[in-house]
Order: sequence, then structure tokens, then C-alpha cells
Amino acid sequence: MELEKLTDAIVAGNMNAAVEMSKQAVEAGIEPKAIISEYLIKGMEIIGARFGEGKAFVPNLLMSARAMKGCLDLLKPLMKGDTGIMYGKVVIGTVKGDLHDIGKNLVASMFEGSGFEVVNLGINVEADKFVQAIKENDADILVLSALLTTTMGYMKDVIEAVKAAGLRDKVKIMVGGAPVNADFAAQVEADVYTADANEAVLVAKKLLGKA
Ligand code: B1M
Repeated sequence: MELEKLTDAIVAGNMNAAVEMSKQAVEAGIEPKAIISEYLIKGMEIIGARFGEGKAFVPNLLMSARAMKGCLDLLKPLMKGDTGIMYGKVVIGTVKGDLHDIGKNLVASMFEGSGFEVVNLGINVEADKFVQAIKENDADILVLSALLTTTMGYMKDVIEAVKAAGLRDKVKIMVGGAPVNADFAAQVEADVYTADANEAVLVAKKLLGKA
């Protein structure tokens, strides 16, 4: 099976073809993680670059996102390693003003599949909601995601709200998303920036002294 066609189906926003090819890839013994990182994400990168060049438009992004989501719905349950280990509790969300959720959901799935309990607050999440979820769930880690340069600044508001609630010493705060970097993480006083879902889990274990 030519898996490059899976990337093409994501770029074209052809959900049925993408899901069918993902199924075939699983049946051929390819790891779900590899299908995601080598073929699906590549498709999103290509459509994103086309959008940036004015060669694709918002409806194209939406169709690609729908195709990606269809594949992730299929692959996510297969990534759940029954590790039997509970490393800690994670509260995760995409910050206020930002509707991008594919990367954040990938990070959430990777945490779940690696033995963390995850409370996923979704997209467009206000600071107060993060604070409430940390309290209610007695969370060890707060993970903030943003994909827009116009929304990443809100991470600072969330961290200030966590401080104001007296919870800053209780939770480790991790930030990520395409426009975020380590300098920005330091500026907003997060504990750490990680570039992708895999790294996020590895670093989280280290932060909790469990690596
Ligand atoms: Co949007 N969009 N979008 N979009 N979109 C981007 C982000 C953009 C880079 C496209 C471009 O111009 N080339 C651009 C942002 C420019 C900027 O700010 N620098 C952009 C824009 C401009 C917009 C709108 C403003 C467009 C418009 O309406 N004119 C609008 C904003 C809406 C809003 O949020 N308020 C918008 C809307 C949308 C859709 C709704 C159509 C759709 C999202 C659908 C959805 O998520 N359900 C969409 C999409 C699909 C994209 C692109 C094409 C793909 C994003 C994606 O899912 N990537 C994107 C271009 C691109 O990134 N190439 C783009 C795949 C995903 C696996 O990667 O999310 O980066 P990513 O996650 C990665 C890492 O970033 C990391 O881990 C993941 C991989 O392991 N990560 C973390 C993410 N969160 C983390 C947290 C962590 C750690 C790692 O914590 C520790």
C-alpha cells in the first residue's frame, strides 16, 4: 500500500479515503503513532503551507481537519497502551479565542496512552475554567495549547489566574503549539515548552520525577 496516498487524502480533505487507508495501514501492522506522525501530520502541514501561500482556503482547512479527525478517532483507541501505571493527572485545553484542537487532542491522546489521567477542556477555554478544573481534579499538570500568534498571549492570563488562585506551586505548567517556543514559555513563566505530543509526555514524566 502506498501510504503517500494517505497524506494526499488528508490534503484533499477526503475523509472516507483517509479513514479507509488508515484502517489498511493498521491491518498491515503499522503503528498508529507512525501513521499519525509520518503521514497524517504531513498532510496537515502541506494544506497549511498552501493556505499560507493563498493557494488553499478556510473550507479546505476544514475538510482536511475533518479527514484528520476521522483518522484520529480510528487510531486513538488503538494507542491506549494499558500500562496500568498512573503517572499523574493532566488538565489540558486550547486557550480562549483559539479553535484549533487537532494538535491538542493528539497531545491529550498521547498522555492517556502513556498512563496519565486526562481532563480535556476542549477549545476556546477561559482562564477561570482552567483554574476550576485544576482544583476539582487535583491536577498535577496543566497543558496549554495555542496555534495563533493572536491567542498565545492568553497563556499569560491563564498562568496569572493560576497564581492568583494560589495553585502555582501545586501544578507544573507546560505550553505548546506551532507559534510557541521556549523563550515565550520563559516569558509567561510556564515551567516548560515542548514541540510535540511525544516530547510532552517524556518531559511531563521528568517534571513529576517519574522518568
Ligand atoms: Co488555522 N491557522 N486558522 N484553522 N490552521 C493555522 C494555525 C495557520 C498557521 C495557517 C497558515 O496561515 N499557514 C494560521 C496561523 C497564523 C498565525 O497565527 N501565525 C491559521 C489561521 C490564520 C487561522 C484563521 C485565523 C483563518 C481565518 O479564519 N482566516 C482561523 C482562526 C480560528 C480560531 O482559532 N479563532 C483558523 C481556522 C482553522 C480551522 C478551524 C479551519 C482549522 C482547525 C480545525 C480544528 O483544529 N478542528 C484550521 C487548521 C486545520 C489549520 C492548520 C492548517 C493545521 C493545524 C493542525 O491541525 N495541524 C494550520 C497550519 C499548520 O499548522 N500547518 C493553521 C496538525 C496538528 C497535529 O499540529 O496543531 O501544530 P499542531 O500540533 C502539534 C504541535 O504544535 C504540538 O503537538 C502537535 C503535534 O504533536 N502541540 C503541542 C500543540 N499543542 C501543544 C501543547 C503542548 C505541547 C505540544 O503542551 C505542552
